[in-house]
Amino acid sequence: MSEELVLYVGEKNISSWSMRAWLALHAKELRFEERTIELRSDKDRVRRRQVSPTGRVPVLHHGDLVVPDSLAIIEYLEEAFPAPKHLPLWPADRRQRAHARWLAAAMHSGFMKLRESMSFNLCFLPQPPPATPEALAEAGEMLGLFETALARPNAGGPFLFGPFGAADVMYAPAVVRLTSFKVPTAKTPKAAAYLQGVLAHPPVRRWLDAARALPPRETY
Ligand SMILES: N[C@@H](CCC(=O)N[C@@H](CS)C(=O)NCC(=O)O)C(=O)O
Repeated sequence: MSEELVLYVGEKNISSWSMRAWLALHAKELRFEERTIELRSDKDRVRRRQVSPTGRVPVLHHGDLVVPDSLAIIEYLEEAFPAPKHLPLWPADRRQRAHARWLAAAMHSGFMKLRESMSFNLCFLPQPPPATPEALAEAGEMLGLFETALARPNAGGPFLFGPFGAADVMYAPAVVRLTSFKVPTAKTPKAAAYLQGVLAHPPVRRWLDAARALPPRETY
């Protein structure tokens, strides 16, 4: 598989879905070219539609294959660059894999109130606005999911299923939201430690450092 991997992303302080695909490529330790299409200057999606059939980012190009969705990118990378030659994104154990997959799917299709109220771009403001009660309720639910996963008898940590994998990739932008909006974590101590572990993970830090270097955006 010698074709070049190209990932189109949005601005690092806006595009949380782009962050996921970018982290997945890093978790696999794959070389790729990153190309940014600014969402703010492509409101009509004209530039995105030239490279992405959904007009959205992230979109991965690999040779003539085009994959325009974060979770589909994760699945493609896992199949195209499988373990043991490459690092795995999903746990080897089938039961753990099922757990990791439903957590990833829950993030991909849910937590709408949290996503709306604790928008990713707001995380980079000096003082994010207060979150709605509905968003805080979903944040509590998310912390509960982390706590349960991390309290499994076979949980080795430091991440949800051991090494930084697909479930962590999917939740990393949400971790940024929970911490930026200072969601209380006293009742979920394992989840609290997990949030700090994700923020300290080197590729997460690299993305966030780049995001903080951009002008903060209240809207986009
Ligand atoms: N389900 C998609 C969502 C992608 C998505 O909504 N991307 C945003 C940027 S973070 C986007 O391109 N939004 C612009 C728009 O919808 O016009 C995924 O998982 O990648």
